[in-house]
Amino acid sequence: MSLTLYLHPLSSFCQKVLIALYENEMPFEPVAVNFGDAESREDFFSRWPIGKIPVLHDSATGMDIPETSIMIEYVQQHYPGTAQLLPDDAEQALQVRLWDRFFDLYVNVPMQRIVGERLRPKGSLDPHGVAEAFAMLDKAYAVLEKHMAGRQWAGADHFSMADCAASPALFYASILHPFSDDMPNTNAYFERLVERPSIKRTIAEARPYFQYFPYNEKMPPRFLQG
Ligand SMILES: N[C@@H](CCC(=O)N[C@@H](CS)C(=O)NCC(=O)O)C(=O)O
Repeated sequence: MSLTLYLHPLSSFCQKVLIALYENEMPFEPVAVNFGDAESREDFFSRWPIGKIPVLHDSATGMDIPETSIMIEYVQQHYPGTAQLLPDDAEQALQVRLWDRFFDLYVNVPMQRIVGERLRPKGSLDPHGVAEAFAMLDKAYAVLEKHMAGRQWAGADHFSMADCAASPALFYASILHPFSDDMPNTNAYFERLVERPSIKRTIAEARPYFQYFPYNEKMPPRFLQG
């Protein structure tokens, strides 16, 4: 086994990569990053000075690979498995990359912005920024509802990297900003995602840390139990 993933199980972007690795039953060593511990922090920043988790290390090539979408493509290129998270077909692959970007930029990032507000000191609150993030989630939900009409998966005709990105982003976003009942396509897609074994596994692994999620009190009870 040559892959090590530096991560935290509660992190939505880390879960995106975990789902991809679990889909392919890819062996790897998980190493938890503790930003509060000087040694762990220093080691992590030496791999990726931007300081965002996760980072994938491959001892076979000596590479540290940041950015979740690049990691997933790297694993598929170097260690292809049975799950084709990036389709061979160039047009389909482009769609997968588009929807992967969509979930990262317009669901995950605004979700993080809203969550981050609860971690800010009182004097540094930014209600305008939070309102903008909620407005972005509204726009993204409307686009997704339309896109998912008649579809099983977001990027291709099978489960792909786009769905790896969708799942944790929608999981946390729906806690802060639930989907309304008049979004049947989005609601059905979300249920399909959370029933998937790879995704159930990431939720189970994050469960011991849900108490540290700043909106823990809004977590639907069904996700709090194993
Ligand atoms: N574009 C990055 C985003 C990664 C990201 O935002 N990670 C969050 C955790 S979910 C993080 O490291 N936050 C810590 C920080 O910003 O200090 C990717 O796809 O890898």
